Amino acid sequence: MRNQLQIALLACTLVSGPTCRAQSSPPLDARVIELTADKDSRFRLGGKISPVIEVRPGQALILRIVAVRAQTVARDGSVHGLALLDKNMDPVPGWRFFLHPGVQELAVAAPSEPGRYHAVCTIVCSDNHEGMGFTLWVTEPKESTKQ
Ligand SMILES: [Cu+2]
Repeated sequence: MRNQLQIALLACTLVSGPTCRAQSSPPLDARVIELTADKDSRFRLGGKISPVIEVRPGQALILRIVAVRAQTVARDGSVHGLALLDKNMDPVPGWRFFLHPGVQELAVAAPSEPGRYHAVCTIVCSDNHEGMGFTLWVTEPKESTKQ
């Protein structure tokens, strides 16, 4: 039992590394995106509602999401959900989550195919649920506008 625990801790250190530590030290190669899944059934990024988030194809991302209960809570206790849909409205593999109250960090990879993807809430969290989402804009570096 103790050995298993040690192995688990070791694996955690070796494989996931920084994600096992404090939230302030994510993997160096992953981009942290801080979102709120808010009580008014909106995703926010830095206060911006329904943000457009530009990422690179296949980029490693950590979605650090603070979820706040809206009106309705699902049976499993989740207050919002998150699924990423491609242009055909088909779900992107690996992008389906249930969000519980508080902070959660979701490690995902951006889709490899450039384009606009729509992230939607998958829990009917309130009457405003339908409008809850954000856009993930996958671009090659040359496409992006320089600021
Ligand atoms: Cu929601």
